[in-house]
Amino acid sequence: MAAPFNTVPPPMTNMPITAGSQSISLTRYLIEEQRAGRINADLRLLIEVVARACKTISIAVGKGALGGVLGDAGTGDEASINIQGEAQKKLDVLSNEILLEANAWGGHLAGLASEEMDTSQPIPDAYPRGNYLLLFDPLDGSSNIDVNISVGTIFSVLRAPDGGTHAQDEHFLQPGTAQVAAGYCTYGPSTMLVLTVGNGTHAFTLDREIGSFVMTTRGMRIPAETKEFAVNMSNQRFWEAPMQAYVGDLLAGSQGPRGKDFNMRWVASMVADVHRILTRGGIFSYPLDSKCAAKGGKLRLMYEANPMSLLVEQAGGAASTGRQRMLEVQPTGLHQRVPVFLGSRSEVEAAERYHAEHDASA
Ligand code: P6P
Repeated sequence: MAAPFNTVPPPMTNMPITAGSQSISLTRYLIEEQRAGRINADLRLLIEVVARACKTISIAVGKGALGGVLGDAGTGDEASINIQGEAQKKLDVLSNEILLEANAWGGHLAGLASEEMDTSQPIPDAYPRGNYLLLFDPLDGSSNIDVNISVGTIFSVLRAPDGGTHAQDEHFLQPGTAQVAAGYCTYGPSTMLVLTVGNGTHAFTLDREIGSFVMTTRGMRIPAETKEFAVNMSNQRFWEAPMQAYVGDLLAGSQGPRGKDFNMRWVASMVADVHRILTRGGIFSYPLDSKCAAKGGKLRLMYEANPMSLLVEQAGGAASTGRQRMLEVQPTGLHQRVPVFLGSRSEVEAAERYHAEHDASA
């Protein structure tokens, strides 16, 4: 007979919750957070709706070539190019539509913004509005989808300023510290939702037999130290001097100033790389390089760097532009790009030191 609610001790942090112990569904977790006063009913509904949309995306992604949704969007030789200047994949467009439709009618949002849409979208007049703003990258890493490598959905939640319900682009331009929730869903060997509402970072695995996300790690913790870095080394010759020096010392290993050997991983799917770092530590970086410097960087602040940075900080890690705490960057544009360093706190601080020493001597 299942033990009643109040006799099940809360699992220790970073304690994988194995099958067999009393499972905690995403719904139960959110109800407990609402009961504790950390979220309200509208935010609980928002997260449930996003999670449900991610289940739908997971099914579409999982069909692969059998679903007729691989390859580029657009017709004939007319590629579909988004505001980022990137060719859209069919699944980019489909995932975006799934998230828009799922969030239109619930009455919890004042507006939405997406990597795939030039400007923010208001909630249709036919539906009630709420006070939250949802930003998302509907399918991050989608260039990997055609080669069957993990991709994911990233989302960030803000409050509409002064409780407004008619959001404009400028209402979204809040620093990452203003996020009330953030998360991603990774479509890999298993489909996992990783979420924070400001009370730790927790992982939920999709149990396809019951169709629910079930908590599998309460309180993910990133080790402060690491021997693993994630960067696209093919850009090395384009990096700024402090990044060249920092990575050069990583590569020098135990014979160099760092005194230890490092390993490298680069999936080229931010969700997959960040999930590995949340799970076992490491540092992820997409620094400025001379190719992307004019745009401010490669990765987008509002719906990639900020949500990932909140998740990482909530797991004891650090997140920076190399020169500033990521969550304190004051946005100036919906699709603003930034250099990104995030992961094991000591390693992010080391990378920041290389930049500070370079800038001080320049
Ligand atoms: P590169 C995917 O397109 C993405 O936005 C991130 O998910 C990923 O970390 C990065 O770009 C990969 O960039 O230049 O290595 O292809």
